Amino acid sequence: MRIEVAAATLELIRGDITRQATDAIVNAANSALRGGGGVDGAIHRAGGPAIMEESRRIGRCPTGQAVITTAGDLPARKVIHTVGPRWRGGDSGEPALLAGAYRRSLQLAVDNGLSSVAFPSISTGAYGYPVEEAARVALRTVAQFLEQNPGSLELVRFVLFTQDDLCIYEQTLRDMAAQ
Ligand code: AR6
Repeated sequence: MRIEVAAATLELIRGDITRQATDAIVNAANSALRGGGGVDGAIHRAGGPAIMEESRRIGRCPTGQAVITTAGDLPARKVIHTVGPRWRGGDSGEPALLAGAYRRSLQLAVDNGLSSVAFPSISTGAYGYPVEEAARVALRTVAQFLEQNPGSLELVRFVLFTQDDLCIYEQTLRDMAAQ
């Protein structure tokens, strides 16, 4: 599924983030930037040691923020590492932190002259954020960024790992487009 937002394309596909040849792919990292499971593990395995070498030099990344490194052996040019919130029931600022993670990642892409970005579903794996609620925050934040920064990016693609997640993101986008 794809829609146009302020001359940019917002696309939802099922797939593997490490296979995306967009200018940047986004990693669902942790604050220590020390790797882990899920998307993070897959990116470091497929991209090779150069990504971790640069992450070590950067040091840390607070929740809701983003940093950028080489993409090593991956088809993308850069990896943007962002840290989503752990789900603690929803009253601990999770939506604002998750929106921040998306917004800071997009801003970092623009600041580095990149025009296409692929995101996984940040925080909805190990960090336990309910996917329906995360999808609303993710899609609203990206659409708002594109509307507020016309011409800044050409393509934002969400790469969902499971058919269930893809269906949830698609339904959320349809609901948003209908409003
Ligand atoms: N491509 C796209 N999506 C994927 C892939 C892949 N190759 N692999 C998993 N997913 P998670 P989080 C989906 O746990 O919740 C790490 O250990 C997965 O099905 O990767 O933000 C970090 O180091 C899920 O829907 O990220 C942190 O400690 C989504 O990606 C912590 O996990 C996100 O799941 C971050 O947790």
